[in-house]
Amino acid sequence: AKPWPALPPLLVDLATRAAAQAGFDGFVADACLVNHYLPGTRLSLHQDRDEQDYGQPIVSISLGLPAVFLFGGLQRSDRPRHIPLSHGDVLVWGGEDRLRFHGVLPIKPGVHPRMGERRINLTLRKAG
Ligand SMILES: O=C(O)CCC(=O)C(=O)O
Ligand SMILES: [Mn+2]
Repeated sequence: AKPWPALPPLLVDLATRAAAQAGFDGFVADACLVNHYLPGTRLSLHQDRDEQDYGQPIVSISLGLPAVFLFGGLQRSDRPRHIPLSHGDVLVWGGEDRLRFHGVLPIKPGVHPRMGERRINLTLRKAG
């Protein structure tokens, strides 16, 4: 099979530095999942389990409209914390928190001055 095209070094470097600041040294992302949210769109509680090595963190970059990130426990039924995320925020989770259920509340209607009526989230991951 063909290898995935390389990620932009700018993004890989940002993710490495953000992960290190959060206590996860040596993180080298090899995948980036892009989510596009319109007003009203949500992401229901889930765990990120598609990666090979849960020892590697997830680095999440938020752009555009603000969102409320739900950061739950290891059971879907655990009551999640509400973490506000806005344009330019970078959120890292890993270690014992790597498999916490998480999601995003419905995006409130609005217009971001640079991004318009949308939120874009990039998650940098080590998939393989
Ligand atoms: O949009 C977000 O802030 C989270 C995205 C997410 O959890 C995912 O793509 O698995
Ligand atoms: Mn996720």
